[in-house]
Formats: sequence, structure tokens, C-alpha cells
Amino acid sequence: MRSFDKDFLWGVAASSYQVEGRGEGPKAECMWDVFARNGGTIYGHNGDVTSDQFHHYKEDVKLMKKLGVKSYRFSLSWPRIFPESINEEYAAGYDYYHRLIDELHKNGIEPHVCLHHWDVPMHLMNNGGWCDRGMAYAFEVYAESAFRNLADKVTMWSTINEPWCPAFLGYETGEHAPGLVGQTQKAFDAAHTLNLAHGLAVRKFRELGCNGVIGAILNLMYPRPATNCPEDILASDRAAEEGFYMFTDPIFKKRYPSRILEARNVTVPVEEGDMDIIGEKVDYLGINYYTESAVEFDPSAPEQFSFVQTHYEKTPMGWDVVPTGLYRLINQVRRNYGDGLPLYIAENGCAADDKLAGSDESRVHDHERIEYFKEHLKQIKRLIDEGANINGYYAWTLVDNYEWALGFTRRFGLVYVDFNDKRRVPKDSYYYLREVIAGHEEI
Ligand code: PNW
Repeated sequence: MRSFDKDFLWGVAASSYQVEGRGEGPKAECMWDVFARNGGTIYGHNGDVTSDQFHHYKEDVKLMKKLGVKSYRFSLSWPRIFPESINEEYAAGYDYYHRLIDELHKNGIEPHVCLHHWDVPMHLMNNGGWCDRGMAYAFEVYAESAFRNLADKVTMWSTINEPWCPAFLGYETGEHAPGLVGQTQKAFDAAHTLNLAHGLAVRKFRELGCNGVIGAILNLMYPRPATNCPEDILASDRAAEEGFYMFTDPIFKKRYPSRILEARNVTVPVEEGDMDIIGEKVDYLGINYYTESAVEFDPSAPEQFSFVQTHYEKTPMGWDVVPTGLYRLINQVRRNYGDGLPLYIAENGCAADDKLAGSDESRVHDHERIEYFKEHLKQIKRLIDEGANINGYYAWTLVDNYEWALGFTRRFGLVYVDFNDKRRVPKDSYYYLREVIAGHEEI
């Protein structure tokens, strides 16, 4: 049996803005600071005061070690490294990451560095942020700086976490920074700049001859067809064009899906040579999975599909719990891009209504989360047993943190954090996952 063998990479994932807190030293304002101040987030909460990993990293690494994970995926804070402008690297901005990485190594945990997870410095937003292709070249400068400073200590890299989110939540629904609503063309412009930025970073990694692997991290969305009738199956495929093929086809096929552009009356501002840059070979694909929606054919909608109601239980995010959706999604990736491509589940987890329990408040009985992990891991096992090239699994996330526009009202951690005194309390799901990783709990 191959699944979850000794080489399987168990990990936890997090992001700079969500866990670090303000920390120390110079730091540029980022687009989430401004979005929060302008009312884009619950109670105006921002990432200044969160789980404060900047000061609690030793405690968190210890928690990782006791959990048994072999990899920690975290992102670098672009605003710490380029606090003033993209022309001035602030090398001391890496000091915190050196401390964190050394602590990880000391504890037998491999750092997996994600270059960017949404905290764009404000001094780069003036020309339109990701809608401006100049951002891709600014990102290339930043990526090169990160490789030069950390590549001797880090062998697993990823470029940009979930580019769909800043593009479509940032410019179309307005739920994420910078919070523009209904700017569909801008969302597609941003998607292209993000793809280009990804490609430039991968190319730079190769040019510099860095050791190790680099990949993309995508939250692929593949809504299932409500029924098996051909129109609904076509609707499902069309729905996948925005949240899936817009990001995978450029990387793996050097092209954009076409029907979505026509249906939404937008273009993608591709310039000569862009597709070769974006199509620069990656070493793996990281896939983030939380939920799956369902669609049906709808001739009255411009995209010709609409989302339908489902019977699934929902998490506090309002997201359906659909473990089999992960199975369908990965099989779609396999059908489109083959089994030669190494895959990682780069995020999976759920929010739950966690409460401290016990007379000394030392427990959190998060049974929904245990169920969630168990059912998703079963699907991963099934996939691996059927030949899927899945090499690792990152739970989202180790400690409760800043959940973007929802502030501190949603908890995703395996470990509860009291945001007042920063006390960490492992939840039951932490102890569950530890048994799984140790091989004591049958999946
Ligand atoms: C991912 N959506 O975000 C992110 O990578 C994490 O930073 C985040 O904490 C986690 O999932 C949980 O939300 C997403 O609305 C946020 O479709 C929103 C969506 C998708 C992913």
C-alpha cells in the first residue's frame, strides 16, 4: 500500500499577513491594511495583532514538531522586505525568516516558502495593483531577492497563493482587497498579471540555478454538474473555466480558455512572449481544496450556467462539506494534465465554532473538524491507491489566525489561540491528526 507511506509529506500551511502580526522593524502598509481601515473587513480588524507568530514562532515550531509534520508552508511578507519601494531591498527584513527557518531545521521540519499570499505593499498599488502588468516585473524583483537571500536554506518554494482570489474577489465581488466590485475586465487583467508574475518568478529561479523545487498553488474550482444530463455537464465545464482553467491552462498548455472570455465579454492582455514565460515548467502543482459547488445549465445567464442549492452540511464559512469533490477535482486535474505532474494538497481544513472547554479551559472539542479531516483524507487515500501522484498534504492551519475579511470571527486552526494573551491550546483535531501522521489511526 502506497498511500501515506514514509515519504508522504505531512505539513501545515499559513500565511504572513494572517499569522505574523505587526512584528518589528520597518514594514510597508499593505493592501489589506488599507482595505481593513476602509471598512472592507469585519469590525475593521486587520493583521496587526493576530496570533503573533513573529514573537511566538518557537512555540509554534514546537507544536509542529509534536504534531509530527515534516513541512511548514508559510509566506514571506513582501512589505517587510521592500518597506519603501521596489528599488530598495531591506535585507534585515529577512532576519525573522532566518530565525524561523533555523528553528524549523533544528526541529527536523522543512520550510516551504511561498513568495506571496496577498499582502501587496501599498507603494506598489498606485498604478492599479495587479491590473497593471508592471506589477509582474516588481514581483520578479522581489522573487529574485527572496531566492538570493534564502535559497541556500530552502528547497521547496511556491510562487503566488491562489491567484484567483486577489483577481476575482479583489476586482469582481469586492470581498477581498482592494475591494472593487463588478470590474470584470480588471479581474481578468489581474489574473493575467498574476500568472505572468508566477512565470517570471519560476524563470528567475531557474536562471539563478537554485536548488530544490518550485510550483504554483491554486484553489481550483470545479463545480459538479447538478445532474448527468449533457447540458449540465457542459455547464460544469464552463464554470471551471474561470476558477480552474484560467490558471492551469496557461501554465500547462500555454493558452487561456476561450469560451469564458467570450461569454463575459473580456479579453486577456497577453503580449508577445507572455505565454512562454507563464508556461515555464513547474516542478509540482499545489492544490487548495475546501469545498465544491454545483451548477446547472442556464440559458438566461451570460455564462450559461448558474449555481444550485445543495443538501450538504455547511461550515461556518457557509461552504458545503463535500469530500468527494476533492476526488472529482483531482481526477479532473489528472485527466487534463496527466499523472506525470507531482501534486500536493497545499491547503485543506475548515472553520468551526470552537470553544475552550474543561475546568481549566485546556481543551477544544472540535469534532466537526476531525470528521472533516477524516473524510477528506479518505478521498486522498482513495486517489493515491488509484494512481494519483499526490505527494503531500498541508492542513490549513496550525494556529487560529486572521481570516481576511472575516477577521477573527472564523477559526481554522488545529490549535486554538486566545487573541488577547496569545495562549495556544491544541484542539482535539490536533491530537487526531497526530495519530494519523504517526500511522496509528486507520484512514
Ligand atoms: C484560502 N473564496 O482562502 C486562503 O489561501 C487562506 O488564506 C484562507 O485562510 C483559507 O483559504 C480559508 O478561507 C480563500 O471565497 C478565501 O472562494 C476565500 C475563498 C477561497 C479561498
